[in-house]
Amino acid sequence: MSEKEEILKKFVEASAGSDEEKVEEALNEAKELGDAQLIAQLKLIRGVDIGDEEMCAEAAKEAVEAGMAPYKAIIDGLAKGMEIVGGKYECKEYFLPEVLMSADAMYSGLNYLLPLIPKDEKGTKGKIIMGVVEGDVHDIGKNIVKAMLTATGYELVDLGRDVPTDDFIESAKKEGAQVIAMSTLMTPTLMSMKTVEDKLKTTGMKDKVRTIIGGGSVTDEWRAKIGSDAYGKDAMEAVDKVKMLIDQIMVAVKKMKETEEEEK
Ligand code: B12
Repeated sequence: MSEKEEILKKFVEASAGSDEEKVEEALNEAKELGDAQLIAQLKLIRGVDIGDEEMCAEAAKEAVEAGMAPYKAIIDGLAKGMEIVGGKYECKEYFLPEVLMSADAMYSGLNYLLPLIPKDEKGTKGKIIMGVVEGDVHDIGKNIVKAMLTATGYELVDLGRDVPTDDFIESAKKEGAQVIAMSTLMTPTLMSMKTVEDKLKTTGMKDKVRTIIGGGSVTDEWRAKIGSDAYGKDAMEAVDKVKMLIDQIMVAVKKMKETEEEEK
């Protein structure tokens, strides 16, 4: 393990265990090492952990100035911080007010970093309807996935959060979208994904639209159970899987058209 990796490990463990002395120690070691990317990364993690909007905004800028890719700053910095917050919420060290402050801090970093993700300007590759399912307001992950898909050239129709199941279907129909992407972080709201799947089947739309699901409570097993077409564990995987789905749908639509022609 390199010195940089050791400092990062020490910092993350100390933050998770709220060992302030060790947190300071690791920060000082990073400064002594003089690695600007590492210092910015630790500040991003710290900013989310303690819910400091200013620290996150500043660190986001510093990370980019130090040459860190915006997506890496999001995942290895801000999201890592949110992982720590999740752990502290679970063991009742943090409660909702602290989590809300962390979410605001995360957004202050995201607002700077998301627009900087390099864009693929080769024209639109397909249309995606995206939203957080009914009953769930967690939208940080959805917004990261949306930014990655937009950057890679897809047209995104963002329905926001707590989206009624019918809105996914209606919107896909109205917009002529190829993919519906659904996010949820909560277990009780997993059923909303199944409702959308079932409705797509009963309305005969499943031939024209593919679905992809993701978020903290979603697994590939759940995808298989409800008959969704893809599961992505993070924003990078979302990009790969959406490409696969759009390729599939193009082939399927072409075949449908050929059969229609033959039947004429
Ligand atoms: C921040 C947070 C909040 C914030 C949300 C702010 C916001 N605007 O999003 C606030 C404070 C509002 C909140 C509220 C609540 N929360 Co909360 N929250 C969290 C926390 C700490 C972090 C979530 C997060 O943003 N993670 C960071 C992002 C980047 O990760 P992500 O969303 O997973 O996204 C990545 C991947 O999953 C994937 N992905 C995400 N979506 C999609 C979609 C597709 C298509 C694909 C392919 C991939 C993909 O890519 C993303 C980027 O790589 C989690 C803890 C945890 N361990 O997750 C609890 C957690 C999700 N919350 C939880 C709960 C219970 C609640 C409340 C019900 C609490 C309450 N009693 O009121 C309410 C929810 C009210 C509601 N009806 O929705 C529980 C859910 C438990 C469960 N399994 O059901 C968790 C797990 C905490 C816990 N351990 O108990 N919360």
